[in-house]
Amino acid sequence: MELPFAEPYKIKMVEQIRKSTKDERIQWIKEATYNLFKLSSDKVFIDLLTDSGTGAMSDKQWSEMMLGDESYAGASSFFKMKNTIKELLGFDYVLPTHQGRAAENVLFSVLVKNGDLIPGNSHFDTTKGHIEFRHAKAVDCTIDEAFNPTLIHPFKGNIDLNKLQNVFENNPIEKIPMVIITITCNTSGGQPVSMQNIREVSELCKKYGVKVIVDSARFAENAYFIKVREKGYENKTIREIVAEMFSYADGMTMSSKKDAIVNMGGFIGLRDKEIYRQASTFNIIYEGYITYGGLSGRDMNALAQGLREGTEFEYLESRIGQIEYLGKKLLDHGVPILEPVGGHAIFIDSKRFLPHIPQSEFPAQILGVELFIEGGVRGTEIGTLLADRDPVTRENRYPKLELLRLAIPRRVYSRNHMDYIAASIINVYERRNEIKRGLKINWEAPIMRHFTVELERL
Ligand code: P71
Repeated sequence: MELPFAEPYKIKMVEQIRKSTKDERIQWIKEATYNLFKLSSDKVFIDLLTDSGTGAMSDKQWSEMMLGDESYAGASSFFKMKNTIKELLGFDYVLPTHQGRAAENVLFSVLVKNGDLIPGNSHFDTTKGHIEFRHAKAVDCTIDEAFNPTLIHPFKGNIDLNKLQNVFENNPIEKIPMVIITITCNTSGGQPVSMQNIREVSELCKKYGVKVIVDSARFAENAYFIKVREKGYENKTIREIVAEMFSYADGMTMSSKKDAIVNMGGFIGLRDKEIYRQASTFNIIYEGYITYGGLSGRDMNALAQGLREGTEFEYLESRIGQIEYLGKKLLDHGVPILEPVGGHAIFIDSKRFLPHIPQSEFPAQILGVELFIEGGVRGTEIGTLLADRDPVTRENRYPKLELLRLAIPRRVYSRNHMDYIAASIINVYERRNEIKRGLKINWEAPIMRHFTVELERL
């Protein structure tokens, strides 16, 4: 008999989660004005709101917490983190920040000016936010294949080189300080970028004198996909692939809450001393001194250890295998999801799940509400609510994809939980025709409305 797959870790500490009744959940979600962000977490049985900061640290990471050096300047914990980043990712200059968007804030304070254009592959919301806040524009150059939810393509996060070259050719090049490559591309479904694409983007950028900055939140998951999908990399280690990926970049921003498997933290990695010097000033203003940047010494220790564990093949195989397992179960039951499944989440395609509900009634949000009622499973809408209104016309923006994201925290849930999640979704799918209408907005904030919006059933 072939030995079945089993997780490469065992459990030393458990955290209780509570089941509830359907009637309770109907009441709770109504009280939360049909906004999943407004549910207190004790009402959620399986929480798939995000994979960010929700992972389980290892015994080694917890041990590192005890060894943290809390000196204000020059703590040994900083050097442990900096040396690990140099060893694994190759950057000489490192600035710690409290999380990923803080790294963006500090670096963009140096690199982004009013009127600039920043091409990339479907920039993440906070990245776009920090660009637009500086009156610059994020230009999406993702390959067209990414927007077809059923098309199988190994690297749907890739940048279209023709689109990128067009941006370079048709704009003053001094208005384009950098290209941002997001690995994996969260916005297009946790889809990876190939090594070939990273290399070719970097070559094109060199030709035009444009910097390459990698938004690296899920860099290790990206390296895993390169190993298993890209020719020539099957025999390389994850760390060899990681080193090559970053060798094409001038700098990086990192949300350590993902692939460094910590609950809070981030950093910037740079090659250029002058940019590092300028960024240091902003780091001191916004984050803290340059050797802690909003993190405790113990946090930096755990982060360094997390980078090592996050770049181990066995761990990545088990993590991404869990998502593939859930995806396959759903596909076997005909549930429409984004394919191929990405590295950190399943994205349910609400346009095909609830084709009778128009985008103006927030189909992905009502699907999230129904899934919570069904099994106490919490996902997050990536659709019309998140897309927000056009800043000028104030009309709803209707995105091409209307998705419910189920992000899987790292090392937290078991295969039984995956089966439970799948059954909850399949049950909703079987009664999809009973879901006749969506939701309407009763109140919304002028910007980033999805966090606080108040909704009502139609
Ligand atoms: C995710 C998040 C975190 C999040 C954001 C907004 C609402 C709910 C949860 C954060 C990312 C990311 C990429 C590619 C930068 C950040 C910001 N993602 N780049 O997917 O995915 O990092 O959260 O540490 O500030 O749930 P930060």
